[in-house]
Amino acid sequence: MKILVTGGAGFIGGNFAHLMVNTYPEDEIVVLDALTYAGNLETLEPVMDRPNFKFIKGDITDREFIDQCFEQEHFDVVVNFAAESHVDRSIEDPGIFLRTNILGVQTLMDACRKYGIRRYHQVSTDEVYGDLPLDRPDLLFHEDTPIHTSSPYSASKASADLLVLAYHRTFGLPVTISRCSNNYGPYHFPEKLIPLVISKALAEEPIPVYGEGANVRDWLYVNDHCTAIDLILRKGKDGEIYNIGGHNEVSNLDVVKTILKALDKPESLIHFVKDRPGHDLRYAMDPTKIETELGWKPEYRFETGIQKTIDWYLSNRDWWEHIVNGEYQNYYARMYRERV
Ligand code: NAD
Ligand code: TDX
Repeated sequence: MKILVTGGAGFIGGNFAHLMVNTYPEDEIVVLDALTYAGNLETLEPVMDRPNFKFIKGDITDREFIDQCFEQEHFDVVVNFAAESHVDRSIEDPGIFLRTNILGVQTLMDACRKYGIRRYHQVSTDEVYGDLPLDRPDLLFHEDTPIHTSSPYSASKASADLLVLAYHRTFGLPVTISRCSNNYGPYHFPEKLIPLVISKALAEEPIPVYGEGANVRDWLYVNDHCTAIDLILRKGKDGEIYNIGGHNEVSNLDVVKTILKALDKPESLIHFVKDRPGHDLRYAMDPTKIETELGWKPEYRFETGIQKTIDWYLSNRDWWEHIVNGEYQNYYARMYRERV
């Protein structure tokens, strides 16, 4: 099987590429990534020279390039991780979110129709369901919970989901969608809460907590998300949506305090700052469908996953320090100087 992983130089796509290259030596894994500020080839270094791996630099919104690529490569399966993914950036500048997250999906699916594939999988998010109240722990997001978005980011992801379902119904494109809760783990870009807190705490710099830190996220260790997607590709049904989450709800303040404690740093580093506009209160997924229909089970609880993540950041300082000092953006030039 030849699998195209778009956005595979990012956090989750990178972890997914590692999993697939290592688990299925008989499959060919092709990562296509535009290497925006969030793309980092150093994330792919462990698999870069493997015989079943190939990297292509390119933009999913570039129709001519995408067509050429599909014509040459003959993919069986496409898994689309490529996206603008940071909510705060979508509040600053929504335009690029609409272009990549909606029009990029259209371009990819048009190529899938034109050249034929066995499955197009769209990696979506719990944020398409909006938020839940903090005082109703009994409420969870189900696959049929109505879409109700808050930020330009989540609106762009929800738009893409609707387009994917439309391509299935109207054109018969074989699609699946997964909607996952907040991920954490290795190779997470340090603009997002958990890696930001780890890097700031190690530098003993102030840690910005939005509002009162009471907002709740349902945290899933990234490898558990990747095994769920693998299962959907192999056993999922065309046209279906699968929620992914592990019942690990933690408030932002508790996340920060857990990390500070593990690193033996003082809580005085916490700085409460102005809240994010439109800030979603609580996300919580019901993963019953993927558990019962596909037999998926997450391996990590938050307590073990967060320790594993902190250990990874401690023993891979180069990876995130290159991001903080900007050096990672030279990697493509360094890596490919001798190859072209
Ligand atoms: P990320 O920002 O770390 O990675 C995104 C990758 O996409 C980067 O490598 C970037 O270079 C690439 N990219 C951006 N625009 C592109 C374009 N036009 N063409 C080709 N490549 C492009 O994001 P992530 O956290 O790994 O998220 C991956 C996917 O999972 C996204 O679709 C996101 O919406 C979804 N998701 C993320 C989470 C989470 O907690 N991080 C949770 C649920 C769903
Ligand atoms: O400095 C910060 N301080 C803070 O309090 C940052 C960066 C975040 N926060 C809060 C906002 C959120 O309540 O922490 C929580 C987590 O924030 P992010 O890491 O930005 O993630 P979130 O907004 O929840 O979105 C993430 O999960 C769903 C991903 O970035 C999305 O791509 C995914 O779809």
